[in-house]
Amino acid sequence: MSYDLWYWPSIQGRGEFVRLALEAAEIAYTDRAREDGAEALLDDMDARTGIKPYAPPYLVDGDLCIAQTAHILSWLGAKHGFCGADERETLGLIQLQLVVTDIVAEAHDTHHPVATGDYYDEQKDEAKRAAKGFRDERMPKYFDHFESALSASTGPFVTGASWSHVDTSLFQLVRGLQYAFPRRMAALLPDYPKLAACADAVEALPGIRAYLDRDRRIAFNEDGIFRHYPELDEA
Ligand SMILES: N[C@@H](CCC(=O)N[C@@H](CS)C(=O)NCC(=O)O)C(=O)O
Repeated sequence: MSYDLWYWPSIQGRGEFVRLALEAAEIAYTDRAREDGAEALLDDMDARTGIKPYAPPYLVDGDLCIAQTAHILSWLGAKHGFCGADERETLGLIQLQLVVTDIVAEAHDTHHPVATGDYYDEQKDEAKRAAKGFRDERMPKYFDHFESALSASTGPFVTGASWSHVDTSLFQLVRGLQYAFPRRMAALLPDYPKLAACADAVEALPGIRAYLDRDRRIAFNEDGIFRHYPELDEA
């Protein structure tokens, strides 16, 4: 059995959240647009019928096609056993995954606060204002929330010793924000030791280690969600 993952081939983007869960669980998949190109992705989306993906990432399993990052992750987690041990944990993890969705959208909006379809250069002043609010108010508020969830567990993961789809997403969130806002993260992350430890523990998982060592991860860049613009970063 092998899944097809469809996502833009040149950025980590939201596809990376799905990739990381697949890699951590050592599940076989084909990264279709990285093999066949962005045109193939557009053609595939076009050719789908019924309830189609609105946007990538989406995952194909035979005649099932699942879109929306948090939805894909909770579906994969339920199928492969990284979604918590009981209903309470499963629901709590989906809830947290949706909080990750929210902060990822806000991280994107720091460089595109006015119009997603316009260039960053056309909204630099607004981006400075948006990034300040994100750095000063939103990052600590979200981090408090994740630290509190991690503090209710024996660690290093949200549900204890077993990782879930939320932990791989927290890893990506922390590393993405470290790339985009290195000064702010250097000042802030020491106040969140459980979040930092969770990210490190995900990085040490054998599947993730192998993924990073094989150098298959696309580097963060200024076309993705987490972009480093020095003028948007302050401690
Ligand atoms: N809520 C969706 C958002 C998907 C999304 O915005 N995908 C981006 C790339 S990261 C895209 O290609 N968007 C095209 C568009 O919105 O028109 C998710 O979490 O998967």
